Amino acid sequence: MNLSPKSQSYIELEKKYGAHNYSPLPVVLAKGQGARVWDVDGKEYLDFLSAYSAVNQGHCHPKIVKALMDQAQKLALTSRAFYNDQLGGFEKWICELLGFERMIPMNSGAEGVETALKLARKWGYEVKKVAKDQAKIIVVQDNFHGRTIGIISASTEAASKDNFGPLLPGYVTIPYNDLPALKTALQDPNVVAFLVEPIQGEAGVIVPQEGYLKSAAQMCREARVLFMADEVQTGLARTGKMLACDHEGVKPDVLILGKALSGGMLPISAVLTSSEVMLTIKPGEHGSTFGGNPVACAVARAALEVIQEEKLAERAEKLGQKFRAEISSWNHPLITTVRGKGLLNAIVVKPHGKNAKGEPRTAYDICHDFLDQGLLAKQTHVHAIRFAPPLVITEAELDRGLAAIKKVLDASSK
Ligand code: IF1
Repeated sequence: MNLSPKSQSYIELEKKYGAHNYSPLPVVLAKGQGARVWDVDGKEYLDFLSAYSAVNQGHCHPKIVKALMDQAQKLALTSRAFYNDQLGGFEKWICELLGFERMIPMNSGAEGVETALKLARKWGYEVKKVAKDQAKIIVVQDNFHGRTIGIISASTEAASKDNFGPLLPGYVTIPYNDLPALKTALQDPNVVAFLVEPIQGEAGVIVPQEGYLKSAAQMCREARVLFMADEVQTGLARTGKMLACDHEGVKPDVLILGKALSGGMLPISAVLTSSEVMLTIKPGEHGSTFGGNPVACAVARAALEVIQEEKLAERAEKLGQKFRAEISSWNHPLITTVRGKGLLNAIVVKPHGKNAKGEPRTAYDICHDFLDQGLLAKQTHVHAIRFAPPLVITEAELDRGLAAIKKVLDASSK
């Protein structure tokens, strides 16, 4: 794909003045609406990434934009040193919506996870009575929960943690989707929580065996260990239910939400749990300047209402079935696997042919080719491509996306 001088100039700026912590696909976006985005030259694309499932409600959803604008003109930030007229009502509303006693508002997903980790430890010492500084949290291989030091200490990915040490102790790592390993790990009386993604996102959209979450939650309950679901990516209708845990009728002890909680408008995250857990944190022991600000509360409420009003969970379920069925029906020689739930899906592609550098072509090269076809998608690891369009995508748009995927794969297998 030939880059326009305009696109090139924006990319050069980031190259020259930015950190080099990403290697984005060469497209510079300037506008978005629903499932579509436009680059600085006006070329249109279907967004099959949705900012890693933050934009479930579609780009610039009018209702969410309005909530943002209305509240921003009234009052944006008070800090938590004072009350504001938005937070309490939002807390009540989201707790009733999702069936929890209490919520604590934060900003990024990583802050939500950090908050959950802190809650688990606090609960462990003060309620479960674990000896000082002995608390352990079980995590799984290939997890992704964010970028803070506390969280990367639980990571098993070298790129996330190497040369960022010293890392934090207090984690026990077991394989994902492995109940016997969980059972063994739960025997340690110092374990206070099990932190898990109901479907592993960054690991490549790994769906555990049916019943895994239910059994895991049950085993945690028996061991008096908190079952903590990181639904930052899987939550809020993405997988075809409001929460991915709903597929198995599981209610986590601690639920972490982020991303689509704002429909992509702002960084907004939240942790929901019981009074027993939440109230272990006392005034002055945790917080955030921006968490629970009036704009965030208004935006999050609108974002959740859109999910309900537009029945986005049902849409995700229906369109997801269609998406996987269609791709499977191709029996494509380059695709080894199609997997996912709702509209969180991935394909695994075989290495094939040679790219411009003379190396075997992989998922990255395919995503690059998608650009020419007006499709945005991103590889995860070397061989998987994640497809997660906004849940408001129309069937016609989904069909266009599928056609683009097929066209690129067909050309690649020639
Ligand atoms: C990046 C990945 C996805 C998450 C889960 C917490 C967080 C994330 C399950 C932290 C964030 C993001 C981070 C973003 C890219 C993206 C990502 F590829 F890196 F792994 F989605 F798969 N829990 N995931 O997936 O939320 O603090 O970012 O708001 O570039 O690091 P955050």
